[in-house]
Amino acid sequence: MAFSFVHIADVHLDTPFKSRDENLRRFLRNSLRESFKAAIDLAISERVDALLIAGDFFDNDTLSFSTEKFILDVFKQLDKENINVFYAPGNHDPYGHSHRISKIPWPKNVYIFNQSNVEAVNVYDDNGNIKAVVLGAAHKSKNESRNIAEDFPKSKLNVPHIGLLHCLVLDTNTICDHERYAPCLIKDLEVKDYTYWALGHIHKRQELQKNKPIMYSGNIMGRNSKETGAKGGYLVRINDAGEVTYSFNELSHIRWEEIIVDNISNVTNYEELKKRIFEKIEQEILKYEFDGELLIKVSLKGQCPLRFEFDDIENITELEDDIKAYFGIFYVEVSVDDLKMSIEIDKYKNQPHVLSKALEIFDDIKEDDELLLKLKPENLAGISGKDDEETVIYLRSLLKGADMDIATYLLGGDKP
Ligand SMILES: [Mn+2]
Repeated sequence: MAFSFVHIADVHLDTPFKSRDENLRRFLRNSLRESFKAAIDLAISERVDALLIAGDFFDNDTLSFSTEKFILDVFKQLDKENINVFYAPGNHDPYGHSHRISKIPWPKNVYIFNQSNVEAVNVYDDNGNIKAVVLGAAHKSKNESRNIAEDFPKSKLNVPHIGLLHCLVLDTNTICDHERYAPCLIKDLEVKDYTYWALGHIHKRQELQKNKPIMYSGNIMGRNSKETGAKGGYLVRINDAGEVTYSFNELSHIRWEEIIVDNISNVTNYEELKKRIFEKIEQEILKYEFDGELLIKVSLKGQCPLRFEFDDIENITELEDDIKAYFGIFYVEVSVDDLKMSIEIDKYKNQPHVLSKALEIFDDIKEDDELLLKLKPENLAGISGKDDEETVIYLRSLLKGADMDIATYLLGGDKP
């Protein structure tokens, strides 16, 4: 029996976007709503059966009146089109009596999985036959520690089964930025033999399994410069034979990107610096093929004789403004966190000062194999299974560039 839906997660409506200026905060909050509205429009134009939301739809603590009104309006719009909403709450919107989510008068087409136990909901066609089963469960608190995935029942073969869950799948590469809520393993999901798993929580979109898809849609819009690239949701179609196809749809009108500029080691004036940065941005922007609003972090890396000039925030602002004006980019932030000054190390050797002595000690350590092995910490990642010779090579690689760091640190704010 054919069944189709849009899978989204981690909309995070009403994110406060602290630490941004008021205009930008308002712009980002509106953009989040517009991204969600784009998911609604996609569901309507593709005439799908349902919209699936895998948690963290909004934040119980910050949901505004206007957003509550907006959510109800667009869900009613879906209702007019006979599109159902299935929504499994996550850690930001846990279901409970004290939370906003349980007080909202949700329209009749919205089904919220409000139990911590797994529920299975049958979806019927016009003739009263079951065309799909959607299974889900709610987080009941902000820090759900159970493995909820384990509790899902195995699929009964003849009808598509879709699992909807906010969880942290531990065996992916991108768990580091995410809290360990409702943790599970890919195999916990795989053994259920479902047609499709619609997951939320990890903000980076990923296909954990392609055949019988296990999918994170990622968040619907990047919220900061770490959440780069196209963001949106999946359009999923299951045909009468139970075969599933899916495609990613970009839903966000804005996009964060990071551009790294690391070829400025011989740049000594602002005109040349700008030229190098502009050239790099020009190349990268062409690759994005995006006509919404770009928000760009320009990260300057490596050595640069102008490093000290960036200690003056006005210089950073000047550069940001020039980039914005030249490219017509909505928002630019320049990061110099990884920028080092250029120092001719040898100039500081054999001198009567602390830096010279420090560099001398460093050179001794670097060149003396026995001393290197002696100084090595007892437990050091990356050396298991290595013999002494390999260990020395590895230790030396760790020390690469450290003399520059010592010099930068000891020279402090003084220009060399
Ligand atoms: Mn979450």
